[in-house]
Amino acid sequence: MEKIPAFCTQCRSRCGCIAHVEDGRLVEIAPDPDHPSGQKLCPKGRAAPELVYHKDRLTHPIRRISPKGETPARWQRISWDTALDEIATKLGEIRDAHGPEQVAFSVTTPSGTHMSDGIFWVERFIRGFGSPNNIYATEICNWHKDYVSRLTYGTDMGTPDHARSDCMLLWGHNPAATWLARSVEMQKAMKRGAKLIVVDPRAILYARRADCWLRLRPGTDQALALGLIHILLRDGAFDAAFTARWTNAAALVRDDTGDLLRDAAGGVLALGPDGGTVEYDAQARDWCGPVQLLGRAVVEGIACSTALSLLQDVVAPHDPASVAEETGVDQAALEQAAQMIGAAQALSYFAWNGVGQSRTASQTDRALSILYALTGHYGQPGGNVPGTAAPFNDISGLDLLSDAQKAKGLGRDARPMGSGNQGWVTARDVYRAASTQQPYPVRALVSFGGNLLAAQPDADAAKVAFHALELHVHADFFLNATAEYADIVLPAATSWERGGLRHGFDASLDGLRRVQLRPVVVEPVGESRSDVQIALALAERLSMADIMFGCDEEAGHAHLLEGSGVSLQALRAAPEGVQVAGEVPLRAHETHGFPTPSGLIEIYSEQIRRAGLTPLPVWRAEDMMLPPPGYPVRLSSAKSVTFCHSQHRNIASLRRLQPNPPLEMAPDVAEVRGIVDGDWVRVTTSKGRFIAQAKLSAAQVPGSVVAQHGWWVPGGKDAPYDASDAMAANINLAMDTDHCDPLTGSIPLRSGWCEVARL
Ligand SMILES: Nc1nc2c(c(=O)[nH]1)N[C@H]1C(S)=C(S)[C@@H](COP(=O)(O)OP(=O)(O)OC[C@H]3O[C@@H](n4cnc5c(=O)[nH]c(N)nc54)[C@H](O)[C@@H]3O)O[C@H]1N2
Ligand SMILES: Nc1nc2c(c(=O)[nH]1)N[C@H]1C(S)=C(S)[C@@H](COP(=O)(O)OP(=O)(O)OC[C@H]3O[C@@H](n4cnc5c(=O)[nH]c(N)nc54)[C@H](O)[C@@H]3O)O[C@H]1N2
Ligand code: SF4
Ligand SMILES: [Mo]
Repeated sequence: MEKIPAFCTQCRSRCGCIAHVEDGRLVEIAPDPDHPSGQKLCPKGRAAPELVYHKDRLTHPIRRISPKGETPARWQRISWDTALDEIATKLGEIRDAHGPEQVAFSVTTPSGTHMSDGIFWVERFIRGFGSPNNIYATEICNWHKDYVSRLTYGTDMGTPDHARSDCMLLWGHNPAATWLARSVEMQKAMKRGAKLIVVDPRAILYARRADCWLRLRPGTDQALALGLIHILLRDGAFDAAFTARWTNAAALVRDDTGDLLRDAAGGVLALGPDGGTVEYDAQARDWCGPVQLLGRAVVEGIACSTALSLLQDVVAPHDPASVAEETGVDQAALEQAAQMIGAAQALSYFAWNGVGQSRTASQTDRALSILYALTGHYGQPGGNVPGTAAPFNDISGLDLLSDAQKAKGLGRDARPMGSGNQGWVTARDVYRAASTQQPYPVRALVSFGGNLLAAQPDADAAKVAFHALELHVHADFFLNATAEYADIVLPAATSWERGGLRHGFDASLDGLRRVQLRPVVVEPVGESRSDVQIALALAERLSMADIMFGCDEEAGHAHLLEGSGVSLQALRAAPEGVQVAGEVPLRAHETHGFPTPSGLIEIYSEQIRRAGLTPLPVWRAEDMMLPPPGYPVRLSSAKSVTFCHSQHRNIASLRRLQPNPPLEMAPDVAEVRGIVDGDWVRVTTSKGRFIAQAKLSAAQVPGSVVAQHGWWVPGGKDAPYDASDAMAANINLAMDTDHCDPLTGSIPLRSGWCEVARL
């Protein structure tokens, strides 16, 4: 038996592990307790051998020979050379005749798939090819925390330093199911006595263990965050010294234009104690005198208010009683949470899908970032710390996508400050372009994994678009529902069958110091090839070698590591990984300021105003998803530890753990409808319907049901649907894409309305 140090790439956790290989076959993976993310493994990780040797794995390239849409599709085996030549020729023709933007790509999420360590190569290929149209699901996944947060902090949400936190805030994120290594860090902190606040409609593990659980109604997060700010300001329980020194809270905002008041040189002006103004010295990164956080003044005839005074106005309507009414959160719990936030010595937080899948994702993230900024813990030990432990070069090719190409990205006109800046677009924008040729036709779609028909709404529009494509390619381990429409399907190797480089394991600040070059654990199954190999083979044929490090994986990795002090040689000698010498810098702002336009944390954001949103996160009644007549139940969704998205339903050991698609129901919703645990139910929205099995959830917020997305497979033995209706349990058939977040394009996957009936 060979024991190979590795890490699992299956989900965001990236757990360090030891792969056991016998006679060239992967037989088991075991935890690697010496690895910063290696304390535990989940059932998905343990099922790795089942996945690798699954009978349905794709083992060679295939071409569809039946008409598009015929199920099951019929296929013919082709060689890699035939497949790659044909794909590259067609992509080259479209690029040269019509422009690279007419080829769209889609890449499966690196947070929930093996793509996690192939992503920078695949993205480099796409951007180097020149396409600004990559469907990446980022707008319904992470864009709020990784990019909208930058409008406030200049950096992303950062890594929560749980090792030193005395209070942790978990907001719409369930690490016990979705990020095991983070969950382990939280448990260690709780053992040390750290307090916990959880904001979630469901009684997730950490909600039950929390010192304070804010059991909110789905979709009301922004109002809740504003309510917490209200209490902090009311009680003076925020960090006034940090707020005055390091944020633009004291900056003066012109009542007439809403612009920040500036001096002749463009510097921000704050309110001084005598009602005069105080300049910000960008060089010294400090105000030129003491500033005043609250107040109004008339400066040279211009009436102004401090940003914090305006924030106070914005949160004024969100008094505890109103917030309790709007969100369903108990008023005493709200006061308790605010008290804990104010009293914490070292507060960290994390907010993910519960916040991001909403039409107010941007402003909710802003409200949360402002709340957190006011506590003064950003960048501090025990708080959320941005940055990496060493300088690593980004090789994902952002520099290769020209501004001119970026400007052609679908959806750019509507959302100029959105994810189009990274070349990421929404699925629905690509569907529209492919089927209507507006603003230009999308002629080809090349997918590196993903399952658009299950993971995204608008399946009907997707199918129309697929029919319009001149070429549709999909690389995957399995033939999923979406791949059935492809012209050519390529067999992708799982991460166990290829190497991979990971620079930083971000469950903890210490983990961010770990760099690991995972060796090949077993030989690829059949003729399968890694996504990186596929991207490089296409790049070579498209004459892109010069921008792809000569199509040499090692050369790219060497460049990535160049400034980090770690060499490929050292990594090869230590397959369990090495710790870089440096550490993630704490309080980086004290030396560099915050990388925002002003150098300060921007509580008042002129940037977001440019995107057409309010510079402070005003909660607007019209943003609230109101129940359409006949659909009185709140519908949200969440993930389970058993599966990732639309994957793993075919893995026997996992399916046994969860044979059927669950609908977690608040008891009040079930009772009046005569629904009991285990009943099959139909969920209907104004957009569509799906079926699921009722799972009564005693403590879930009243009036709500929470489904699980990703079901597109035949039901279990007792399920009232069969193979011919595989999509019957697909929640995304019932999701609304008519309303979206104006900045990011996110859609209200968590704040829909439905009716539920027993089948
Ligand atoms: N209603 C609702 N919808 C949601 C969500 C929700 O919470 N509710 N969550 C959203 C989120 S956060 C995300 S990120 C998206 C995810 O959406 P997708 O990225 O589409 O994820 P999956 O549906 O799991 O599709 C993964 C496919 O890629 C294949 N695959 C896995 N690893 C690799 C690899 O390394 N290479 C290749 N070539 N293929 C691979 C798998 O076999 C599978 O067929 O779904 C979103 N959709
Ligand atoms: N096992 C597993 N792990 C995964 C994945 C997976 O599919 N399976 N996917 C990976 C990916 S791509 C991602 S993006 C992450 C996501 O990781 P998480 O953010 O943890 O994902 P979810 O479980 O979808 O949502 C988190 C919580 O939001 C709550 N919630 C639902 N509606 C609301 C709401 O309106 N407000 C608030 N505050 N909370 C709400 C849910 O009850 C849930 O507990 O997980 C990654 N890890
Ligand atoms: S939690 Fe994620 S990374 Fe860890 S073993 Fe499970 S699937 Fe793999
Ligand atoms: Mo995601």
